Amino acid sequence: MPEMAEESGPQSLSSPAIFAPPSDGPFPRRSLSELLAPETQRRLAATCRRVRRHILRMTAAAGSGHPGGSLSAVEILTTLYFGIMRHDPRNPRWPLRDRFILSKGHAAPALYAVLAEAGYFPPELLLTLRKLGSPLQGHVSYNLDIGVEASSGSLGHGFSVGVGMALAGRLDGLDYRVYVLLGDGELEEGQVWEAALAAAHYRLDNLTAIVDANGIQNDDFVARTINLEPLDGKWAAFGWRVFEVDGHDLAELAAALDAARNVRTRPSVVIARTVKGKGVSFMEHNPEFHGRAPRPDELERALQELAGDEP
Ligand SMILES: Cc1ncc(C[n+]2csc(CCOP(=O)(O)OP(=O)(O)O)c2C)c(N)n1
Ligand SMILES: [Mg+2]
Repeated sequence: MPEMAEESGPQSLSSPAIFAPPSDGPFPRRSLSELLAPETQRRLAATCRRVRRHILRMTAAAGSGHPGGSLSAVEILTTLYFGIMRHDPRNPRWPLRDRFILSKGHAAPALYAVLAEAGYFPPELLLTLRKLGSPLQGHVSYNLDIGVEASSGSLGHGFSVGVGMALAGRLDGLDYRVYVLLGDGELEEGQVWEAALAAAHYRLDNLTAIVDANGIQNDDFVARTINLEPLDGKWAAFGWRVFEVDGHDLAELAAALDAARNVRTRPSVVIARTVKGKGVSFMEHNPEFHGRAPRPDELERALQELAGDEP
């Protein structure tokens, strides 16, 4: 019931208190110069290392899950939640918050790890991934208490939810932005292109899609399943402004996501070229780790590779 009351409706729109930004919101939209400052970049890189360790520990503890596509998305999610998006973990229903939708819902461990790092819930909860009764489902499930904006896992659907949220923001006169992360294998779903058409038709410049282009889908390479290239030309032909970056380069991601915020009259997409399993030598480019958790000995090796100075 409280969710209904705040999310929509003319009554809530007339209440200025609800819409006022938190006085010193912990996560404002940072400017590009702030994002590129060496200290920011250092902190983001350290967060990425912690997030990777969380992903490995969580999936190992669960004995199942999707480490490969979680590891490829770490820099994307970290840049969004710690630099690009305006949000407040203490006020997860804040109507003006920027929205993030994990359309590739199997990468749930990456999103949970970033949400925990941002303060939406205690990091100890991470080890309950996929356990009975835990809010941390194997595929993300709508739960604003922990910062999850939409259920997903059935590939293709989350993107359409994002288009709807962007339209709703315009209708409500709210200036929040919507970010949707898609997998490259997910792009083979026809619904993705229906949503892309609609977003361009409605000139949704408050919407940015990000493609985690790691070149691998379930247990094979995307190019061998259904080739997507040239991907930039496809999005451009659908009326989108296209950016293409190294999806593990924090500065490139920041620059593209910042530029995307400034695109007017059409939606934008960031094609992030990534490595599935990034950061762990025996997981990189390896389709086996799409949907298999590390065994205890593999977890040890992986954590050694990801050792850093920070806690
Ligand atoms: C509609 C639908 N069909 C099939 C699946 C099974 N499935 C789960 S993950 C996956 C591959 C996804 O590949 P990609 O989008 O590239 O994800 P990533 O490489 O980032 O993990 C498939 C086919 C699904 N979840 N939903
Ligand atoms: Mg993929």
